[in-house]
Amino acid sequence: MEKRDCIKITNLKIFAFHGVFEEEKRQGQDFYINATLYLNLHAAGKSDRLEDALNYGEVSHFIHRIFTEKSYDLIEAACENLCQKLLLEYSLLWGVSVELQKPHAPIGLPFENVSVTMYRTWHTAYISFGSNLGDSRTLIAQGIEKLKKHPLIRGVEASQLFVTKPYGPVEQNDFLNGCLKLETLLDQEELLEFLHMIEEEADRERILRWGPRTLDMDIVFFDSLVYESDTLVIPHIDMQNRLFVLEPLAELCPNYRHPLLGKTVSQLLNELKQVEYINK
Ligand code: PH2
Ligand code: MG
Ligand code: MG
Repeated sequence: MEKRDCIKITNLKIFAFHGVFEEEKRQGQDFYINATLYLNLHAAGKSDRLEDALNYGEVSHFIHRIFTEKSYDLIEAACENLCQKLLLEYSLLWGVSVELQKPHAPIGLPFENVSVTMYRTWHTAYISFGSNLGDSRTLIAQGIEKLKKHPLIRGVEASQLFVTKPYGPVEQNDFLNGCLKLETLLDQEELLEFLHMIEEEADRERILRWGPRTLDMDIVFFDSLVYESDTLVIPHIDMQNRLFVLEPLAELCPNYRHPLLGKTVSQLLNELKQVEYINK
């Protein structure tokens, strides 16, 4: 992993009742936690004031509380929950790495230790949205509200709304378009699933590809991720050819560099404007 500022808490010993077997749930056992907390330490390093720092004593007690307040069958689930709660509780953290050890696991063979390790961070996502069917303004506002209310999403910022001519082969009404920036603990597929749910709640019907829609929400960027699955391509495959994406996006992240094209959003916007001007 990259060399970034961090605080490490090692071999934090906690008695708890996690495990698949009845015996483990009844008797409990010792677990050991190694937590690496990623945050910028520069301010505290300069000021020498606890107010600027993350208090590792407090964090240790927080870990103890979270780790003992609910019992899980799997160390994976106990670890995932701990990562998530740390990132939600301490806004100074941009990431955590947690190793959860279970040296007394009932394996029935001599062994020293068994553990899981998870690395989790906040992600920054940019989303393009559009509507040209129904009460577009309200549908968009409701969609944004649902994103804001999701417990694993924070810092939602919206661009202005733009009235745009339909792009593509289908003749249809003008669109209302814009972009969003948000931070999330969801991964890209989970975020897509949530966007689809919001679209469905806006009575989105997938009748015609490129056709009119009550609400469309597409992931444009997800950190600097380059990703392709059967249902999702990141960065958005055609964003560089769409003024209705680049114009609002340039309000939110003009200097973000496209991880494949190597150009910033404002460069892509200027180039597309040139092309559109020449083709007029
Ligand atoms: N979405 C499309 C196809 N064409 N044109 C505009 N102006 N705005 C859109 O959001 C849009 C489009 C497919 O997603
Ligand atoms: Mg779309
Ligand atoms: Mg879509």
